[in-house]
Amino acid sequence: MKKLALVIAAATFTLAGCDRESTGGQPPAAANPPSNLNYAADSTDAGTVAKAAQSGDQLNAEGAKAFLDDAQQRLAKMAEEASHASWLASTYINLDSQFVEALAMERYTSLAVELAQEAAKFDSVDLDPETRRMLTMLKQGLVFPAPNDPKLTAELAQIGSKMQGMYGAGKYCPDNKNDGDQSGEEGGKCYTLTEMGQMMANSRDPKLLKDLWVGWRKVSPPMKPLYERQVEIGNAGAKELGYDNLSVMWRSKYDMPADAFAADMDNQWNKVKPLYEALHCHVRAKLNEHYGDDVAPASGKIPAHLLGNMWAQEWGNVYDVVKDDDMQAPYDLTQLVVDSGMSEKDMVKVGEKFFTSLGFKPLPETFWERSQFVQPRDRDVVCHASAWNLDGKDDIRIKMCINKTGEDLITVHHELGHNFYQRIYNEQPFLYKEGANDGFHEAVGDTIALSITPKYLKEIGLMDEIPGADKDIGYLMQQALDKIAFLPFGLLVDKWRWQVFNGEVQPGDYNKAWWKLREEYQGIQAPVERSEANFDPGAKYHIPGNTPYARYFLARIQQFQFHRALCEAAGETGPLHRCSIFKNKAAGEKLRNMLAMGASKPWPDAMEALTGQRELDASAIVDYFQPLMGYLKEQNADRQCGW
Ligand code: X8Z
Ligand code: ZN
Repeated sequence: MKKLALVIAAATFTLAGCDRESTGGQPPAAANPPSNLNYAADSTDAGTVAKAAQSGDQLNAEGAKAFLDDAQQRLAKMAEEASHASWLASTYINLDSQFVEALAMERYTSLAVELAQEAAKFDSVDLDPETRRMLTMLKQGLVFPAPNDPKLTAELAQIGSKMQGMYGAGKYCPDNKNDGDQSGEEGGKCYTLTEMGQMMANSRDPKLLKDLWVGWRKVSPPMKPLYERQVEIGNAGAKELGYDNLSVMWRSKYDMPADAFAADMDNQWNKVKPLYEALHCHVRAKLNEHYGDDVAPASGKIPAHLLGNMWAQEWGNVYDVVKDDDMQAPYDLTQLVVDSGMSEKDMVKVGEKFFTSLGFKPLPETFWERSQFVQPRDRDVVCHASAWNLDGKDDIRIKMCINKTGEDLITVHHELGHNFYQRIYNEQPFLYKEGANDGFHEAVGDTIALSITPKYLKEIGLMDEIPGADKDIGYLMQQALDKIAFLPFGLLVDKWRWQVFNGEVQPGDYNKAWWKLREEYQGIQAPVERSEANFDPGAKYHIPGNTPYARYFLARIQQFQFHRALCEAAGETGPLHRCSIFKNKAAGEKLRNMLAMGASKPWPDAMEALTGQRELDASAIVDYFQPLMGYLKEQNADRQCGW
């Protein structure tokens, strides 16, 4: 029989970013690392570990089932513990909370890696498909595995917590002379990322925008050595689990071979690229009209600080610059939110009401008691929005720093989508308490938000009149600036990470490779020269937070498929962009049935249950924006597009 000490291995689960569960492959709210000596030496757990090893030694179907039962129980218990530590570290950033989180994640990851390695012993055993699926999921659950070395496991855990804390506590203090000094001790004002995000959204002063753009990116150079080391350890961990590297491991979670997944992403991108190119061309021309040649040239790549968002990932905030004089948006969602006088919590109530109108159970009282809706004034927190399930049952929460804007009202729906998904599959076994794939998880709330149409806003009393069809192009433009503009960014973040993980890009070229992708796919460029002294990927939450990003690209495609199917179920026959499924019980039932499957079946089964299709299909997003495409073609007729 195997000695306990030899079984100890380490894994780093990434801070699962936005959908944090005390379940399945991603530890609950938390993120990282692996097992440690303490855990190995812990006498209470030692007995359980020994038991698992025994059941693992019965290499037959019965042994596999017993092993899985035991493994899921132990993971659930430790995941709950890690979730609480992680919640604390994200809502109260300091040395102590990071210490506790790292320790909890170390223990959790260690257990998960150990179990993954045990699971691999059943690789050549003849098993029923259900048992095989669970074992595979157990092996693939890790986002950042560590190799079988307690020291490395602990190091990985500490790196994860530290980077997350650096990002969360990051500020830009314009008056400080030392780059990276965030203390504000020289008496100057320091800006949080939330504040800077608001300024990037609203200011049209190119000098200020450039300053903020450069200023925020001072947060990330100190992360670079940590990131490098994290990749090194994670790759070693992936190898021990039988993958060539982390890139292969990350791409292996989609019920198809890793390379087929990457090819499908490219394939989908090629289908939506004409839409992006047309939008880029029009937006560039409008920015040029507004700012002039010196700031916003009429040809080539668009300077990244002018698009209303810190990362130029969604451009809806520059609608005012992009619209034609005669093109009124049917409404300004931020204005509607402000005029209604609603509080941040009221915004969440609006979101909840949509879900309950579809037949979902109301959120539990504890959600309202334990969530973080607004940025605390007295301490650093990770403001990046996320949705949590801490106990795998009903302890669901969101963590946001809500601003009273249309953008955040949409994000509230996004987060609630995670929570309602988590709650509806909470009867599934531990390993199936996940989305059908991670794109599904990201798509649920967005799908609901596609139903925030003028008709719906009138119904809930936020708008008086439903605007006529002549306003549709304005509405579609607003939507495209967020949905279409995002696509290449959604694709490239993990293209960068895959290259870093597989060694194609070495640390000496991290930033160069990042900008190569940003330029090629998005057609944007840095407003000031960049070098390897910068680490611009680190200034985007999901890099230090270790949250995979391909999921958001998938979700952009999927949410339009879901929306189309739900509108059909609701009997809506008009154009997709005018359809709202609010209060429609037939659509709600269809959605709930699919969500309740969790990850119990390969994702094409879940997709089929809702849409009748077994594949990703970009035709839904193309159809949705078809009227806008006609408009853009006309507008761009005499322009030289491309970059
Ligand atoms: O991270 C998120 C959510 C939480 S899962 C707020 N999103 C991506 C981002 O902000 O970069 C949603 C859209 C893309
Ligand atoms: Zn999300």
